[in-house]
Amino acid sequence: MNINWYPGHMVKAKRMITENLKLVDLVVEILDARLPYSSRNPDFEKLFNNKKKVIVLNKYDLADPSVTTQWQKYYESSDIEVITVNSKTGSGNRDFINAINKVMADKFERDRLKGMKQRPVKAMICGIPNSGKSTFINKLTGSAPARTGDKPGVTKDRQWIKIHKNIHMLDTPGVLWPKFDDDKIALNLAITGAINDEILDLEQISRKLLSFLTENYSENLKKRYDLNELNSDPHKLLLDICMHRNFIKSGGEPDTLKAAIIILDEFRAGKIGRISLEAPNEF
Ligand SMILES: Nc1nc2c(ncn2[C@@H]2O[C@H](COP(=O)(O)OP(=O)(O)OP(=O)(O)O)[C@@H](O)[C@H]2O)c(=O)[nH]1
Ligand SMILES: [Mg+2]
Repeated sequence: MNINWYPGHMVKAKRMITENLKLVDLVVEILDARLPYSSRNPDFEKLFNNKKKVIVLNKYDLADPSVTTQWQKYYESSDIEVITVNSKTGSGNRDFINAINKVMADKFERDRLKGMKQRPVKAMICGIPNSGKSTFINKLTGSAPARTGDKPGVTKDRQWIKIHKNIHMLDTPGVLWPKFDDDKIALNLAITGAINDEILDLEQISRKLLSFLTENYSENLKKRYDLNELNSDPHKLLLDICMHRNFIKSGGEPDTLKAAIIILDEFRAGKIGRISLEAPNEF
């Protein structure tokens, strides 16, 4: 697959994150719960090395709950604070506030012992495109976010939003670049819509998704497309779906592109079921 981030974008994004990093106490990395490995930026550790952090597994409503539990255990075993959210409904936001307070607890305690007044925690959200950064921030802040105004020493164009009584969040999320060095990762990102569809071969992506679903979520697939059997050849399976859904071009040919687009749309909307593309034991 030929997908790339322009190096210029990467340098700019990195510079912006590095600058903002100096202003915050804590970084929130937002991952897609369906593919926490592939939606994690490879430079994240280096970039944020000594910052406190919370991992948010977003789009929990679309992911397989049992696989998400495995991911939570995986992060917790490395002492990383992790929570799940559905940013569309805001479910999990309370856990998010609790996680921030937990991660910051020792600092609060140190400040208290020094007799210092507790100042608000400053946090920044980072994640790859389409991971749900904007949706998450919007849900946390509500429709009319309480802006805290410019702080002395802070550039004017940066806004802090009060998300809780002692937690302020930078309103501009840090956009991270995904890793494309591995075909499987690029493919999983493409399936979820994290890569611009215009540059992809949608039939190829859809065939890969069908193979994955046949292997791991066969019942969901049968049910959604009303199939008794799943052809092990993904192209033939795509043709079967064309027949069942009546995706036929005017000349009588099966419209495999239309079927491919609809299968991807339905997967992304969660209509095939709650599906995870990766489990921690694969890495
Ligand atoms: N089902 C579901 N959809 C979500 C969730 N969070 C975000 N989305 C959807 O995912 C898509 C991307 O969300 P955005 O908030 O725009 O993502 P972003 O990280 O800000 O993306 P960029 O600004 O492009 O970097 C949108 O269609 C959202 O509606 C979630 O928790 N569940
Ligand atoms: Mg956004």
